[in-house]
Amino acid sequence: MEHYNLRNLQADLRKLLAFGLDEDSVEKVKELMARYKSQPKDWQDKEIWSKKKYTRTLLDKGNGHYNLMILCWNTGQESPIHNHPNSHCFMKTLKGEVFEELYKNPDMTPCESCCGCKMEKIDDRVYKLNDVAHITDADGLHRLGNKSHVNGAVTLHLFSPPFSTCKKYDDDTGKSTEVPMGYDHDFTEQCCARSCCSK
Ligand code: CSS
Ligand code: FE2
Repeated sequence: MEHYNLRNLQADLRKLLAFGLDEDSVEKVKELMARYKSQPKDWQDKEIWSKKKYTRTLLDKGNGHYNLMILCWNTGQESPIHNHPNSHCFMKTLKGEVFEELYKNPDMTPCESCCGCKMEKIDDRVYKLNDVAHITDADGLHRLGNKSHVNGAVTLHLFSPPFSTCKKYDDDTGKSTEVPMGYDHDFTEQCCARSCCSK
């Protein structure tokens, strides 16, 4: 039997989310992402590695209903604590393992203090190869990263609905700053008008 590959997953996500994500499709997205077992040949030509920061590579704009992307986490790289504004974040580990620190969302339970409070950590998690995770701002905020000093990590992310800015939060004060989310590469952009480039 043919292996369920990344193209199959992308096609199924397109169908499932043709009209956007609703409460019923949350579990189905998780199931599809779990069904796909990571094979480097599916995505290794899309890896981008930077010494400065984890990289973001867009694979699919999901007809405007979601963004599907690959993130490459070099050794020791991590995100700031951040939110996913009004969106669902689904993640699958394609290579290596990533850690997640989960924090209380100060925007849901505002701090009374005028000068801000340290971000309150509520959980530490580790996602190993092929694990699937899901978070919304109602669950909390998170920091993701790669603790390994030796191996890079690669993760697949689906954000629905898509967003192009998020808030990052200062660990010590909980103060947030709006930040744009750029891509290191966008595979949905055609490089020319030839049929080889059409999606
Ligand atoms: N939300 C972060 C990655 S951790 S889910 C981002 O999109 O870069
Ligand atoms: Fe995130």
